[in-house]
Amino acid sequence: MIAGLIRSSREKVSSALRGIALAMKPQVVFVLGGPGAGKGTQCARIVQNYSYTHLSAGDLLREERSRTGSEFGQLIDSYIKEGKIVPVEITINLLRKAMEETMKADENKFRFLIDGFPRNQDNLQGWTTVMDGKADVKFVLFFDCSNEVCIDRCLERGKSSGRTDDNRESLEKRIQTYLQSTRPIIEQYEQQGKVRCIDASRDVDEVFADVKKVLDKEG
Ligand code: UP5
Ligand code: MG
Repeated sequence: MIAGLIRSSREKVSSALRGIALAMKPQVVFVLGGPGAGKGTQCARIVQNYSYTHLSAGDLLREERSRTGSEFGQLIDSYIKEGKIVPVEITINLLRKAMEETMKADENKFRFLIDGFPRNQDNLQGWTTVMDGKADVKFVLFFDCSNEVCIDRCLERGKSSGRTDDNRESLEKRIQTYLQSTRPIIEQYEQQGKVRCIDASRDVDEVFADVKKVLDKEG
C-alpha cells in the first residue's frame, strides 16, 4: 500500500514537472519605432528566419475594429484616425489572448515579437499589471528612422493600403504621439540597457542584416 502511495505521488510530481516544462514562460521582444519605420516589414523577415511569432498591436486593433459585434469598434476607429493611443485595457487583452492562443496551439511557440507596443506610460503600466512575472521582456528592438522618411513611406503605402491613418493629417498626429509618448518609453528601456537600436533609414536588406546580428547574438 505504501509503495502504491509513493508511486502515485511520484507520478503526480513528474506530471506536474512535465506541466512546468510544457508551459514555457513567454519570451518577448518589443519592437518599436516611428510610424512607417519598418517594424512590420522587419518582423515578417524575422519570422521567416527565427522561431518567433509576430503580434502587431496595431493589426490586432484593426482586426478588433472590424470584428462584428465588437463593442470597441468605433472607439478604436477614432483613436487610430487621430493617431491617439487606444486605452491599454483593450490592447493588452488582445495581446494576452493572442499569446495564449498561440501557445495553446503549439507549446513550442513561446517567443513573441510584440510590434508597436508599449507606446506610452499607460501601455507600460497595463503590461506590468497583467504580464509581470508571466512573461520576460528580453529587449527592445528599436527601428530608428527620421520623421521625414517615416512620413514618405506611409504616404507612399497610403496609395494602396486602405489604412485610414496613411494620410498627411493623421501622419502628423501619429508622429507627434510617437515623439511625445513613445520616445520616452524607449528612453526608459535605454536606461535599463535593454534597447537594440537599428538604423532603419536604409533599404530593407541592409536593415535586416543588422537585425540578424542582434538576434544571432541574443536569440
Ligand atoms: N518600408 C518598410 N521598410 C522599408 C525600407 N527599409 N525602405 C523602404 N521602404 C520600406 O512599413 C511602412 C511602409 O514602408 C511599407 O510600405 C513598407 O513596404 C515600406 P511597415 O513595415 O509597415 O512599417 P511599420 O513601422 O510597421 O509602420 P506602421 O504604419 O504599421 O507603424 P505604426 O506604428 O504607425 O502603426 P501601428 O499599426 O503599429 O499602429 C497604428 C495605430 O494603432 C496607432 O497610431 C494607434 O492609434 C493604434 N495603436 C494603439 O493605440 N496601441 C497600440 O499598442 C498599437 C497601435
Ligand atoms: Mg506596422
